[in-house]
Amino acid sequence: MPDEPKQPPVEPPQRDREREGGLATRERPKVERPKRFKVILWNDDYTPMEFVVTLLETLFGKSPSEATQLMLQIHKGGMGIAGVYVLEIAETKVAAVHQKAEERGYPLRAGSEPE
Ligand code: TYC
Repeated sequence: MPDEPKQPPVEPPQRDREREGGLATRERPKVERPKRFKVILWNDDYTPMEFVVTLLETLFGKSPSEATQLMLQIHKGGMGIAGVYVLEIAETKVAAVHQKAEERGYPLRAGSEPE
């Protein structure tokens, strides 16, 4: 076969990164981590320990022993963090604590604050 004339190698077209801008061209796209909120439970003298333990298990996903330890920590220390969530979930948890406590006539209070 006769030698073909040497062609320069075919390169893919270069992208003009300076001018492209837009979303997909950043080296490290900024991904915002949503702000998180602690859900705090407050101690009181009337809410039964067993009720708080059950709430910590059912609403906050604690194991029986985690829930018992945390309840005792709140009982002794005055307050404690039941969980950390994005704002909407934290507010829903607080409302659920108040609703369940009010159903039973207990004065248990919860609140949320930025982490
Ligand atoms: N102090 C309560 C009692 O002695 C128990 C309790 C614990 C209440 C934690 C609220 O967030 C609380 N029955």
